[in-house]
Order: sequence, then structure tokens, then C-alpha cells
Amino acid sequence: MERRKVLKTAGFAATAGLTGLAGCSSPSSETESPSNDGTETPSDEGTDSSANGGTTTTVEMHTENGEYYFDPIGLFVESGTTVTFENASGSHSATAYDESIDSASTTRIPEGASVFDSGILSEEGATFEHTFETTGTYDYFCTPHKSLGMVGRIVVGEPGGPAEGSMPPDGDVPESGTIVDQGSVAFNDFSD
Ligand SMILES: [Cu+2]
Repeated sequence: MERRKVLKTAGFAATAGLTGLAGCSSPSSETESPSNDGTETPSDEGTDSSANGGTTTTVEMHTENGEYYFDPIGLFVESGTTVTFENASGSHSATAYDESIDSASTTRIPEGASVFDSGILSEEGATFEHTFETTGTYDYFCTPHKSLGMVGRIVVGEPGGPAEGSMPPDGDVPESGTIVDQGSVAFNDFSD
């Protein structure tokens, strides 16, 4: 519980300009205890994520200050890593760009990769997990906010597949090379 607050504070501190919101979100965070054991906050521990195959890391989904975003917006993981998408504020989904999904007009995940779609998460602290096995580049979006550019990218092992060489149709994500180099790209670092 205390650890979670520390992590959240660190996360907010890393996203300059949002520090005032830390106080707003703390009252309701005391009851939530999502499966965060072993989890690191990618936005400030990003360099460690290169060695976390078989473990878990978290991408937060936010509605803050009129912006809708995944944080980190770019994440590198090893094959076999489980990523937890956590609804930090607002209502969001984490949905892979795959033509099998009605709201996705194109496929931007590796061939043979398992498709993921969290459905809409509305409660603060709600989570969805997906384990990434197939190597390559995964672009994904938030169903209610893709028209507002809410998109993200996860590189598993090494860049590759149909997402390489272009940006998602609904918004920009960090280049895969940058994601590999940095391990994790915070939304505010990318959008500034
Ligand atoms: Cu959203």
C-alpha cells in the first residue's frame, strides 16, 4: 500500500506538469491492491525492463488535463513478459491493431502473435494482463479515444512486423529504435 503510493508519486514526478494530480488520486488508491507484486514502474525504472522476461510490467491508462494516453507510450519487454494495463483515470481499453478486431482497420502486430483486447476498463485501478510471446512490434490503441490519438507501442525482443516503417493511423508512437534504446518512453517525454 505504502509502496504503491511511492510508485505512483514517482510516476507522477516523472511526468512533469501533472504533479498536482497526485493529491487528487491518492484518496481512492488505498483500497486497491492489484497484482503489482514484482512490478516495476516502467517510466522510472525503464532500463531494468530489458531483463524482465517472465515477469510483469505495467502500462497505465490516463485521462488527465484533457489528455488521453498510455504511460509509458513506448515499452520494450523480453518475450514471455506479462504486461499489466492499469486504468489510472477515466475509461479506456488496450486493444491491439489487428484486423480481426472490428475497431481496428489494420494489422500492426507481428504475424502469428496473439491478439489482445481488454474491453473498456472504467474503474480506477482495474487491470488487464497480456503475456507477449511472439517477437516483434505491437501497436495498440484505446477504443474510445483512438480518434484523440490514444495509441501505444510495445516492442517484444526486437522490432519487426507490419508496424515497422510507419505510424499507427490514429496517432504517433515512439520509433522502435528509441524504445529499444530507452527501455521505456514516458508519455510526457514523447509528447513534449
Ligand atoms: Cu482511452
